[in-house]
Amino acid sequence: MAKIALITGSTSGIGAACADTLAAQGYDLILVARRENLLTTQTQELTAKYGVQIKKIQADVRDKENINYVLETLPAEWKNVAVLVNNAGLSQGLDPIDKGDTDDWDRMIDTNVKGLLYVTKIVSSWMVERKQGHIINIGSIAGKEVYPNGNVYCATKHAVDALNKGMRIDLLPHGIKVTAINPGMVETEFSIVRFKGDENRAKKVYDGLEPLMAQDIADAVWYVVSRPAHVNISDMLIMPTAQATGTIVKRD
Ligand code: NDP
Ligand code: 8X3
Repeated sequence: MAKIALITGSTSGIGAACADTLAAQGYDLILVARRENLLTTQTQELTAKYGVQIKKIQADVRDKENINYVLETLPAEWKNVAVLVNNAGLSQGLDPIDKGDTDDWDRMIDTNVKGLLYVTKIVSSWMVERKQGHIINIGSIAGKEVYPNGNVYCATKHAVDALNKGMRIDLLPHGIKVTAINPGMVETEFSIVRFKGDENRAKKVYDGLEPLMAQDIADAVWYVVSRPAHVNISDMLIMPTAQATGTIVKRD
């Protein structure tokens, strides 16, 4: 088998662009997401386009028992994961703390923090055994700054920032690389999901400016993955030219 990359949240946006980019570089893929129809189409398309092998895993990273089961029962040759892209994540709502929906908070914390941890525990144990591997955590500008009404989403991405640092320390003795890639505004399904299907409100987020595209982040993923063995990129912050901070943007 070729080198293997496992990508969570592969069916859309940044995860889908990473899947395409790593397949183009000859990686076999383990793709994890909830929407089975999209996983199936994606698998067919990437297999036809690049001739790589793909194991699709229809799973919710929040479901600890199931994610443990589906990963631990992979055939041994598929556990030889060289690159883990911890990408599955979402924002839900944009409300002040006193008006936030506690179900939204649970969804964000369970996906962005706990789901990332469940997957990382298992895949990093395989990497530790082989004394090699590279974990890429997709954080956010929201993990570096806090913006109005971003409260819980920002907290989850600050947690990802802390976990990225913690993983680097804990996995250092085993020669495992750990990288955070922290994007600013990327036009994906992110804002549609944040605003629960309100496409007009989602579109307004990017009105009058040129946001990043998912491929810009996939290019960064490939850059960090393709560095020589002695080089680890610890942390990247990638913004649209039109965005200076979490909230300061230039709109035409
Ligand atoms: P998208 O909504 O386009 O993609 C999110 C992906 O995550 C989908 O493939 C979705 O697939 C998957 N996903 C969501 N929840 C779960 C779950 N519980 N279990 C498994 N898979 C899940 O958004 P982006 O591509 O923009 O987001 C990817 C990452 O990038 C997220 O962590 C986000 O926080 C981060 N980010 C995004 C930015 C942006 O501006 N877009 C900026 C900074 C960071 P499915 O529904 O099939 O499960
Ligand atoms: C997503 C980017 O600025 O909406 O992480 O928080 S932002």
